[in-house]
Amino acid sequence: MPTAVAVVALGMGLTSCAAGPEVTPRITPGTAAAPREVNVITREWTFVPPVVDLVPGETVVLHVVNGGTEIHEAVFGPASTQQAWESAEAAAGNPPPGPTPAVSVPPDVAGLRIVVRSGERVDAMWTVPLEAANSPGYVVGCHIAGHFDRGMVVPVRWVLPGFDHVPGIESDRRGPTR
Ligand SMILES: [Cu+2]
Repeated sequence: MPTAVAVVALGMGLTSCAAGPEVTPRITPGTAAAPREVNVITREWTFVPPVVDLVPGETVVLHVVNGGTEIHEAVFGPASTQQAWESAEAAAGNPPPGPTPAVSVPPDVAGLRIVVRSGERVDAMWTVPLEAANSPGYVVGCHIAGHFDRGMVVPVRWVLPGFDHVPGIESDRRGPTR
């Protein structure tokens, strides 16, 4: 299966070079048996890609790579989740990040948080909550003290199977309000 995926991706790359403007390939939603790979790179002070495509209910394997020199995190969740981590980490100053007693939030707003040190890659299998597409302010953010304000937040774009994306439901990248 990984071999087949690599071959398809190469074919698309060649086609897009010949045809001009690059078109985002359609997403085949991941399943528990065949999770879709999603790469997220953190660095100072943003994420790559600038928009993260996800299908509600799909299972993905996230590869979060820290290409920067600072420690970073990728928090997937709606505004309530982003706000919870922003408050918790700001209140703790700049502690050694991680799910420690010093930095925790209630489970119902915890979302998905992946902390990565400089040069590290952390992989995580995750089933995207079905209700996520209806949760206001759903973004990927970093709340290591001060990082969100420096721009470390990107929107999630909700994709339905068979569509490139659904216009009008790209999440709001403004994130939490203070
Ligand atoms: Cu960061």
